[in-house]
Amino acid sequence: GGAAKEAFSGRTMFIFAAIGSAVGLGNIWRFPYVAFDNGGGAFIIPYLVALLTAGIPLLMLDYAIGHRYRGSAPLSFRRLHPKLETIGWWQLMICVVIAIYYALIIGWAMQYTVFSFSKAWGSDPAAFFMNDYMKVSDQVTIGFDFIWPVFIATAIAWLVLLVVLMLGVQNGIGKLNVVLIPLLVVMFLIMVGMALTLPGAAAGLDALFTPSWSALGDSSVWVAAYGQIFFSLSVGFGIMVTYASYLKPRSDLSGSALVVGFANSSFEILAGIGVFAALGFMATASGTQVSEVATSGIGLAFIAFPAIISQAPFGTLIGVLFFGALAFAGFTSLISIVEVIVAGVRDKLGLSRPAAVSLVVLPLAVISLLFFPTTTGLNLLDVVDAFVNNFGIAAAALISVLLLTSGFTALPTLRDHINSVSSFKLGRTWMIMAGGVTPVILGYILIDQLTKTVAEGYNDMPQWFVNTFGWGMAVGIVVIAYLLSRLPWSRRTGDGFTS
Ligand code: LEU
Repeated sequence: GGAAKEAFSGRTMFIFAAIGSAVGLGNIWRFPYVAFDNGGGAFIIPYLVALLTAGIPLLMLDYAIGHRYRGSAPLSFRRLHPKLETIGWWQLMICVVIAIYYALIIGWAMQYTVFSFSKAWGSDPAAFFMNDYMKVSDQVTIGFDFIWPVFIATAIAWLVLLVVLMLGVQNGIGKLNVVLIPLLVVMFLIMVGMALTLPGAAAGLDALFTPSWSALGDSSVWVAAYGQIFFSLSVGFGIMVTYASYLKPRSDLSGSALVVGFANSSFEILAGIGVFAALGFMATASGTQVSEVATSGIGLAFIAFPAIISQAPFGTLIGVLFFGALAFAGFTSLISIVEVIVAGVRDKLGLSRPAAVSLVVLPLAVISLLFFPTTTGLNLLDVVDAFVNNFGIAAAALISVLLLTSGFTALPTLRDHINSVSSFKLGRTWMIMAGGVTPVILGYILIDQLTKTVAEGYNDMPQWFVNTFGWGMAVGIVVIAYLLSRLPWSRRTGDGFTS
């Protein structure tokens, strides 16, 4: 028995939702600075290698798991093999960590959409963001000094999320994406078009695309590329497993993965072009180098863009389109992150949707609001984002793939499952990529990155802070995942699997 399984009405709905999840802050807020920091034009090589060897093959793997075993991440992995349940909870815990900081950035984006009208940041957007807006404390620590406007914006994001998730898979998640994704694409295309016509745009594109080849020898660049691909495609932490479990039995899986994978990367490169065209304008207008204006890492979108908005013709329109698109893109991704947790908790405890949504969203919102819209939230965001991406997602992906290839002989079963429903058939190449190439590369870069971060620390931050919120968080979620896997399942879920 068990509660009737919810579903998307069709493959189009699913593809919109999957693109909605993939296209997010990662594409607009993260990709441009990651690409710029990691070799500029040369980054395209590790990026494409990561997309083709790991991103798309693992996207198909995620789809296959969710679609064949028809459950949340913990339930699907359990049905695959009872010993694998912990992997599902580990992926779910990664979503918990991402959700609590992701909502903050959506809050910023909503607020900056409004700021675009008054150009609230004045003549020094960097000082505004750090000192007036986020009031960043000069001590790297945890404090509960709330910044109320940011708190309220973040709370609004959580509230809307609560409502949409209550509406369910088809009427909430599906419909929201069908409306927001086309809107987002149109807004973004207009924004990029406007940015490209600004004087100096070419200088920005030069800066982004001029390759620094030496970067290719640096393993951290490869880590960044794989991390970016996993994050950006929403691969390896339960999202695509969950969404695919809502797909009707006969649905083209590999074809959908190709559509989603290429749509996501196209959007990402478009975002890079738009952001750097705008940076080129800003550098030209202020008579400096693009590298001078693009050095602000996390703050790129919230420091560089405001300056552009203040100076460019039709700046307010650029601002509304850019920050509005950022908020929409972020929101359709946050939905998918939180749905992983809702689905897992729901399956395990045998709850109704409203009960599971309340049980998940309320505590998450409280944690998110306690730690992030504060004067110390920005450094915490930096550490948590780096560790969950560079270690959490990569390590979880590595271990899942290793387990699926060794001992459990799951890959051939999953390939056959994909081929039985899909137009694009998978052969040996897929098995070699997913089961051979990906784990070797992931294993290498993980070890290299681990030794480096252990030896050098992270970003000159105090060691206790990195130990607690970086390493401690990364290890802590694995322990929690294991404990959750030990809890009994609700009898209502009927987690046995026969086929
Ligand atoms: N894929 C999303 C993005 O690019 C992130 C994910 C965690 C949902 O922002």
